[in-house]
Amino acid sequence: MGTSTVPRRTAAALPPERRTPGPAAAALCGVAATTATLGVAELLAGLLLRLTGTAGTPSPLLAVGGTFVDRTPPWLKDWAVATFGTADKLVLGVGMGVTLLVVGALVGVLGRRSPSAATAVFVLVGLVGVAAVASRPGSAWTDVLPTLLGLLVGTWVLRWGLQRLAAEAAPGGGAPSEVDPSLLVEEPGAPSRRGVLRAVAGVGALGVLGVVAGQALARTGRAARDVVAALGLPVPTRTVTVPPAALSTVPGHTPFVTPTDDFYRIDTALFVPRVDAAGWRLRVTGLVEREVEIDLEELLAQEHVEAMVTLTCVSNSVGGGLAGNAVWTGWPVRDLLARAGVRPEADMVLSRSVDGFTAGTPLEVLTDDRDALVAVAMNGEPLPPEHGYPVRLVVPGLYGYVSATKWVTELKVTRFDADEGYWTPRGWSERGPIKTASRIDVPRGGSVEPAADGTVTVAGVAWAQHRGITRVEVRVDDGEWADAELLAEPTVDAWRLWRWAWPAEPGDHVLTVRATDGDGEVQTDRVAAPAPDGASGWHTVRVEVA
Ligand SMILES: Nc1nc2c(c(=O)[nH]1)N[C@H]1C(S)=C(S)[C@@H](COP(=O)(O)O)O[C@H]1N2
Ligand SMILES: [Mo]
Repeated sequence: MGTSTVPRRTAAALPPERRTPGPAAAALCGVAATTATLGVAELLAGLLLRLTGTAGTPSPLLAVGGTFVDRTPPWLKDWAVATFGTADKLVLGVGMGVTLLVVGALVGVLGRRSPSAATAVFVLVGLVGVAAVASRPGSAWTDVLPTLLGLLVGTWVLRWGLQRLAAEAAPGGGAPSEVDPSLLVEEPGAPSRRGVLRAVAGVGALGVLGVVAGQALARTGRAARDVVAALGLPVPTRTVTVPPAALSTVPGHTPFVTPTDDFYRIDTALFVPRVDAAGWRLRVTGLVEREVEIDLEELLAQEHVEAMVTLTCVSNSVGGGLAGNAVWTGWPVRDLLARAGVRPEADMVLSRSVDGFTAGTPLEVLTDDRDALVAVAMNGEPLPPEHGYPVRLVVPGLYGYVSATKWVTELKVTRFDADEGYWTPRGWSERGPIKTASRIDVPRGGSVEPAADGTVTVAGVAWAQHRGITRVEVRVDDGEWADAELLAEPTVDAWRLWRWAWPAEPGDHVLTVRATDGDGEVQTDRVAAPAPDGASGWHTVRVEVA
């Protein structure tokens, strides 16, 4: 087998370019073949996205990542979110990159002994990428072409590199390790070992550039939100005015309306889906009298309203920041459903996104008088791509995972016993009403300096969407609950700001907050983790008063 059949001289006796191909050189070959594959694939995928506007995921990296996210077992996903927070996608990307490079290196090392086995493994791994691309939602057959071409190029790089290195390593030169060197004639003008390594490294580096360029191409293409702007935002028949009495002047206090750029973002999408707004359609299907399909122009021509709604993520922990308040412009979902005619046996609407995400929303919250919207604007602007451009759902009172589908394309009227949303089989509750919550924003903890009058301003937010907040109380250590001052509440669908002038005593203290909702229900002190249906418990902050 291989080099063992060849009488060997000691490496030291050889001129440098005649040494046995070290595992490092072979590994470099494998790594270069991997980056070459990805470079070609990602570059072509970026171009394909730009040119054809496919709804699929031609990028093998994003397709494999997306498949991984969708198939991650709940415990692993919970661990990843708990450990990395919203950087979990970045960590996944880095992890995937490192894994691929390690696999490439191992394939290269395997190739020292058996180039054909190495090639087989390499192609097999590549085909996993092809399969992932083909199985992503919205994929067209052409979406697999970039990965196939990349794989072709990468395989060639692998074979060429291994062959050249083996040839250079054999004492006679020009002999691949699996072939009897006596059968081979030295190729005149073949590159030296160093030349081979340089070429391989160069190809590898080009591959990395290709990945970067491809991702950049795809990303800029995904950013467009010009179609809604060009068609013109609808003029709402009802508008929201924010009363000055709802706003706070306390430094560090959460702004009542969250600026769009600061709005939290949570979704399963590894990249922000790039929706071709001109070709976008929303279909109402399932248990309806007649299916409805509308395009953007028709949607924008309907009677829209403005509504202020605070969105909250079920993954938010007590005191956490996965909540935001915005003014949304949209067409009431109930009007759309009325057009389709909901059949009496239905009890759920399964909304579906271009990227395959689904949410199962109880029918009654979409047909009662609350502002459940097919939304096209956020804080007066077309939705940003990250928040669902061109169209998303916004439903007051429910966590986002069961209601707030971004990049929405279908509403399937159905039943809870027939369908389930994305997160239900992944360990989260089928229903997701928002739990009453309150948070201390100021002070955030640590040392605090009382004002001249001896008080410390304590301030925060509380929310119980669609029930409203009627009371917020603060407690110092184990003392009595004190009523905080509530700022104005223009709608029960938004959070409510509060503040309290604390006559602070010097020393270490723990501040605790709790809220009461519009039904008179006091926020529970029962501590619960976010899974399966939202965190609960009172938020506390430790401070040292100077
Ligand atoms: N298409 C799609 N829509 C989605 C999600 C998703 O993963 N994919 N996540 C939901 C969740 S869990 C939340 S909390 C909200 C967050 O909306 P935001 O990112 O605009 O804040 O979007 C919802 N809509
Ligand atoms: Mo969420």
